[in-house]
Amino acid sequence: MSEQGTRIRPADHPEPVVLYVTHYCGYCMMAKALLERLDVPYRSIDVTTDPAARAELVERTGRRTVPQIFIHGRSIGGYQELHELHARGALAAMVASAAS
Ligand SMILES: N[C@@H](CCC(=O)N[C@@H](CS)C(=O)NCC(=O)O)C(=O)O
Repeated sequence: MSEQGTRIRPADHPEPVVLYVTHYCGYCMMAKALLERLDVPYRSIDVTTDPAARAELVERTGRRTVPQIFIHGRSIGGYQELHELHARGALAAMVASAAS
């Protein structure tokens, strides 16, 4: 049995990018806007009312903020990290690569 919990399964979704978000989160909106601008398919999962999922996210990522963003199931951080990947030209290749 996994010790990592059962709620956070970003690799189970068909979209290359999965974001865990909450209501009224400006960084979440910016992350979604960037992905939409780049035509990157994503799944947004709202954990506002799911404290167990939020706790699991903290455990998995070591971060307490939202959004928490995964590319092909791998944690990359939040909006800032997403933007940095894009700014240095690495995001498109990561999104295009098959899940590993
Ligand atoms: N550097 C982070 C900042 C994210 C951030 O500050 N998010 C706010 C919500 S917009 C947050 O999670 N605050 C703490 C909380 O809601 O518990 C990023 O780029 O994603």
